[in-house]
This record gives sequence, structure tokens and C-alpha cells, in this order.
Amino acid sequence: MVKAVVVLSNSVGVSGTVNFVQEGEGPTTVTGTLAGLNPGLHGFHVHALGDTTNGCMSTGPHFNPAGKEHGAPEDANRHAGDLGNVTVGPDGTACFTIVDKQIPLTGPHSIIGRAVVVHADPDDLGKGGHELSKSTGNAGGRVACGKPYA
Ligand SMILES: [Cu+2]
Ligand SMILES: [Zn+2]
Repeated sequence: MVKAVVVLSNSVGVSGTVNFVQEGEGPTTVTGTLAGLNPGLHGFHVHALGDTTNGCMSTGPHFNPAGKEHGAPEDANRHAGDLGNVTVGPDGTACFTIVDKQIPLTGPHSIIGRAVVVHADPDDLGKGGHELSKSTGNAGGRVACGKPYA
């Protein structure tokens, strides 16, 4: 069993912790808690680079080793990093579990050392018809991020 943890932070009061667990070659289970967000849906992705020297902006685009378009987690045509949305309640917190097969913790496509990013707006899952839908889901600003450590 391989585990990783991410502590999310930013300068405007958003915080959170996300844990990743993978058993063998099986799917990865992601469990997280977030606080300090606006209620509603927020895009939630693995981005390509574990570089936060310029805050969340330096984490690059969505992790996309297969060269696909942005999509929903259940789509065949999606970035590996496309984990959809997390739902934030009226108190500004979220508690969620995601099980996904495209975010391994070992091997050439491991997400260890990349970045987890929470966005200001909902991810349209590639279906919003916006010019950014097929690249970012038009999910708006990057409000918190962190780097998964094994
Ligand atoms: Cu993102
Ligand atoms: Zn994407």
C-alpha cells in the first residue's frame, strides 16, 4: 500500500488536507477536507508540476500524460488529473472521497511530486461550450494548492 498526503494552503484563508492511498495496481482513493471556500462546486485537479514558487500559478496545466482533452472523471477522453468538482457546504467546508484509476502513486505516471489544485469556480467537465472548457473546464482562479508527498 502506498500513501501520500497534501496540505493545501494559500494566502486568503483557504486550507485543507488531502490523503491518497493506493493498494497495488488498484485505483487510488482520495479523501479530503477543505475549509474557507465559497459554498458550491469547485474544480479539483492534479496539475503537472509540483512547483509553487509563484504560488498555484506555477503548477502548470492539468496533469495529462496521455495528451487528451479536458473532461469529466468518468470520461474516456480526459486528463489524468481531471478529478471533477468538490462540493463545499454553506459553512465553507468540504469533506469528500474520490476513487480514481488515473492517478497512481507509483510508476511513470505517478502524481507524487506534482500538485493538487482547488479552483474558485465549478469545473464544467469539458461541456460548457467556453473556449477554456476543453483545456481547464473554465474553473477560474486557483484558490489553493499543494504538493503530494509520499
Ligand atoms: Cu486545475
Ligand atoms: Zn483537465
